[in-house]
Amino acid sequence: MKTIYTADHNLHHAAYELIGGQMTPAFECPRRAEIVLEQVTAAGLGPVIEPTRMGIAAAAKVHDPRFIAFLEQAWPAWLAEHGDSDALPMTWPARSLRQIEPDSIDGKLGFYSFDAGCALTRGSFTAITSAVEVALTGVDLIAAGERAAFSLCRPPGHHATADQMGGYCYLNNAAIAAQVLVEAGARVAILDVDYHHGNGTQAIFYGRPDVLFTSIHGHPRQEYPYFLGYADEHGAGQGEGANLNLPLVWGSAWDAYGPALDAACEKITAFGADTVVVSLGLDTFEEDPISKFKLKSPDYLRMGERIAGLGLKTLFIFEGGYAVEALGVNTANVLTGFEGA
Ligand code: OKP
Ligand code: ZN
Repeated sequence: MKTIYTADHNLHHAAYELIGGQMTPAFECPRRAEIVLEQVTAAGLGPVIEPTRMGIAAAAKVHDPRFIAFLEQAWPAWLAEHGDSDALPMTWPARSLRQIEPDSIDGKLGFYSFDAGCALTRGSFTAITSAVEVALTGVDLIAAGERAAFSLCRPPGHHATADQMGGYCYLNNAAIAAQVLVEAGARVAILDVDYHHGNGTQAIFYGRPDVLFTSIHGHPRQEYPYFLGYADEHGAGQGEGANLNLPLVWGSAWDAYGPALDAACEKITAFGADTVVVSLGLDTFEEDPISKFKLKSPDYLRMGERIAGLGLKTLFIFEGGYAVEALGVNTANVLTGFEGA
């Protein structure tokens, strides 16, 4: 299959993130995409192509246009107020506070985010834009008849909601791709295998019957994003039944993960999907520095095989994964397992 990649992702590089009370070098770093590119190439998976520069008008199909405008305008406002340091939110309109967008850039950063894991830097918006274009170029390949494509998006997207960034995510690459596929006539299921619950993707489609969201992730009682991802979230209103969460506890290995993946795949088949968008996070790996599942490198071959067993058009969208040395091999294993099955 083809991989879609652009070096523009390098323009987004947060210096630090706050973890356990310490400013720590950011886990979501440019090297992640570079090592995946290297290993996808080494595995001989297929051509690497540049994204089509179609812009991000399609992002407004699932995001609030005011949020998109904020992302575009935040850096100059931050630079004028604070100078050339990473823009980070510190105050949120939490319970008991009013939901009114302030004029202040610090206020806006809180208004349009749900955590402090989403620094904006000088080149971030260009990279965010390029990631959406990488995802949408994958959509174009599927629409043109390819069985599968790998959109090597960075920054990731699955935590981003209609109007909030968070968890290293700004615009929701997978949700935008899914929506464009739906509008092209596809019946779309999303399979989110990132270690963290894809709260943004779930929220975007929660009230809709036409897109199925399935996710296997660390249990929200134990794990980020803490406030969504429980098994009793089935969808709302018309969307009732079109959401499936399969939370697993810390320490889960393939013996627990494989059956959860089977359950997600069975749901996707029962939904009657003809296209699956895979939010491909590799932070389920046993050596991931911020995660607590125990998948091993060969398990990712099995993951790819099981996804191929769906027999659907498949768009892989890159999400998380922070054990940088093994990240490329693990990603290539999913795609190789898929192609070989
Ligand atoms: C983004 B993606 C760890 C703190 C976690 C944010 C994690 C975002 C993950 N104790 N902070 O889903 O890989
Ligand atoms: Zn993750």
